[in-house]
Amino acid sequence: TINEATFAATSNGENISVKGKHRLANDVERVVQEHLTYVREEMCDGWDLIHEEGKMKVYRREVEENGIVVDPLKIFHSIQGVTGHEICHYFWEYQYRMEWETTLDSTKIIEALDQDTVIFFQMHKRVWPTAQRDSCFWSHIRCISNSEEDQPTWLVVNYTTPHPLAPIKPPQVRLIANVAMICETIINEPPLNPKDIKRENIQCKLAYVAFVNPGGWVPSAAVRNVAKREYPRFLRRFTSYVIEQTRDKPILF
Ligand code: 16H
Repeated sequence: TINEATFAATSNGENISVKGKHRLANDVERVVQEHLTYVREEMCDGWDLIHEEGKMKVYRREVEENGIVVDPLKIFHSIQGVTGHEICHYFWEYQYRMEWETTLDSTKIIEALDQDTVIFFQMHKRVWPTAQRDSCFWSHIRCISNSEEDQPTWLVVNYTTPHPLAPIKPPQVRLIANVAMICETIINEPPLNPKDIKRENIQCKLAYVAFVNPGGWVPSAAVRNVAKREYPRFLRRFTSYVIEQTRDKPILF
C-alpha cells in the first residue's frame, strides 16, 4: 500500500511524485479499491435489468444530477474460451482499440505514467443532435492474486483526469467517466497437469461497471436509449473480437 508520505504537493495543489510513484498513484489506488468493493455489492433496490442476451445481463439504476442523466450501469457476462488476463489485455492496450471500438473517431496516448498506467485522449463520435464529446482519462491495468490456488482477478479502470495536453475546447464537451472491467477466470474440470488446460475448459466471468456523466445537458430519453443500445453492442463486439484474436494463440493466464 501507498502511504501519504509518498507524495508531496506543489504550491498550486498539484501532486508530484516522490520515491518512484507517479503523481496519480494515490488516485489510482483509491479508485481500484472502490471498484473491488462496489462490484461485490448485491444488485437489489433500484437496479433494473434492461437487457439480457445469452449470459450477458445489463443492469442500470436511473439517477439524475442537476437534470443530467448519470445512470450507473453494471454488466455481467461469461465468456467461453478466454481468460480474464486476455480480456483485460485487449481492453487496455492502445494498439487494438480502434479494431473493436465503434463509438470513437480517434484515440491517442498522451502520457505514460508507468508500465500499467497511461493517459488517453479520445474523440467520440458525435451523437446527433448533441455536441461532440471528448474524453481524457487515466487507464490502469492490474492483476490481483487472491490465493495460491485461485486464478488471479484482472481489472482495468478508466477514470477521467484533466491534462495540460488536453484542454477543453468549446463547443466540444468532455465526458466524465469512471469505468471498470473486472475479470475472473474459471477452469472447469482442471486436468492434473496445468499444461493440459484447453480453451474449452476455461471461462471468463466479467463485470463491466460504468459511471458516465455526459458533461452537459442531453435529453434524458436520448441518453438512456443510446446507452441501452450501445453498451450491449460494445460488449458483444468486444468479446467476439477477443475470442477471435486468441483462438489459435497459447492461453495467456
Ligand atoms: O469502455 C469503453 N471504452 C473505453 C475504451 O475506448 C473508454 C471508456 C470511456 C468512455 C468515456 C470516457 C472515458 C472512458 O471507458 C466502451 C464504451 C462503450 C460506450 C457505449 C455508449 C455509451 C453511451 C453513453 C451516453 C453518453 C451521452 C452522449 C450523448 C447522447
